[in-house]
Amino acid sequence: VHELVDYVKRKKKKGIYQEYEEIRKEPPGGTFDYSKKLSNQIKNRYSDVLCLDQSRVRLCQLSDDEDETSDYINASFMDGYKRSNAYIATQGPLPKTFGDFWRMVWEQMVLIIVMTTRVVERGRVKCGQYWPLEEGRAEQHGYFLVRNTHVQLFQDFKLSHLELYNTQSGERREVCHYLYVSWPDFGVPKSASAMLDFREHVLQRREAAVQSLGSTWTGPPGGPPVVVHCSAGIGRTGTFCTLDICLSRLEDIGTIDVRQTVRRMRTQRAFSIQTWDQYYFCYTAVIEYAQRNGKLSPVQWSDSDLETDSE
Ligand code: PTR
Ligand code: PTR
Repeated sequence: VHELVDYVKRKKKKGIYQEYEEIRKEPPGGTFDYSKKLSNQIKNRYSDVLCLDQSRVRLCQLSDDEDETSDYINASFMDGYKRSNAYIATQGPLPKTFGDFWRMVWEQMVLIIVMTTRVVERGRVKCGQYWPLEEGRAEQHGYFLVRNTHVQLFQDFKLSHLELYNTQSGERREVCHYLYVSWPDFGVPKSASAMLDFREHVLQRREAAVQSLGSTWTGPPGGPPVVVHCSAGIGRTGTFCTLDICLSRLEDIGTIDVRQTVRRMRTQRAFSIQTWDQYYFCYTAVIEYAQRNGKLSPVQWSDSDLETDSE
């Protein structure tokens, strides 16, 4: 971590921004054919945020009369730290994809959903209301009946316990829905503290969920993927996952590599991390985390460390 602080101080904000610019200029390493198919275009929230064919999540075919494009959803598998498919990064569901979204959650055995946007921000719809907000309410989405059984309020997030009922098979499952409300509409949080607390909460919940699965889970160790989404599923989603990966690595072997983490992530979910402040935030949040955990003494930042446009 000390090396990381030296690195950030030496490069200054401007150098880190340039590092991000270089990553951003690299062309995506794959095709977007499925996202571009005519019948799938309406399933993309943003026409410029598509998902790579190689890592896309395929919905299982439900019946013979569905055509070959019906397995499409704008969602990508992403690896975590030493875990393949630790996350599914996806866009904020659209009303016409609510059913597909819940189908994906069911098929991939997802137990935790992390939402890092609000439904409406600055008067613009960022994500559809795809889950019942109030306790006791139930809604039907596609083949699924989704019931909100209990809501817990925290300062920076809201945790809804949802019950998912598969009307085709008659099975039920519990899913935790985390709504993080403190991410500013534009830019990044000043302090990472609330985000770090949030991540901690999600981690603990994931461990408990994996334990509860026991031998019914036959996939990779670490359990089913966590669904992470914002509006487009690249900016805040990429930032949250990058931070999670970097901190897991820091805890394990004591080092971090933001640059490689983001480059690798972009091979699975193109355009992950949308702005340079989100990229810079990953660095400062790791430093804040190390300070918090006593792995690092408080860092003094001089004005020149934080300048962006001086030589
Ligand atoms: N890329 C946008 C533009 O070209 O105007 C800027 C932008 C970025 C707008 C993110 C909205 C954004 O949304 P969110 O608050 O969901 O990250
Ligand atoms: N075309 C949109 C824009 O640039 O405004 C795409 C977009 C929207 C990209 C939101 C990123 C966005 O942010 P996030 O991934 O954090 O929701």
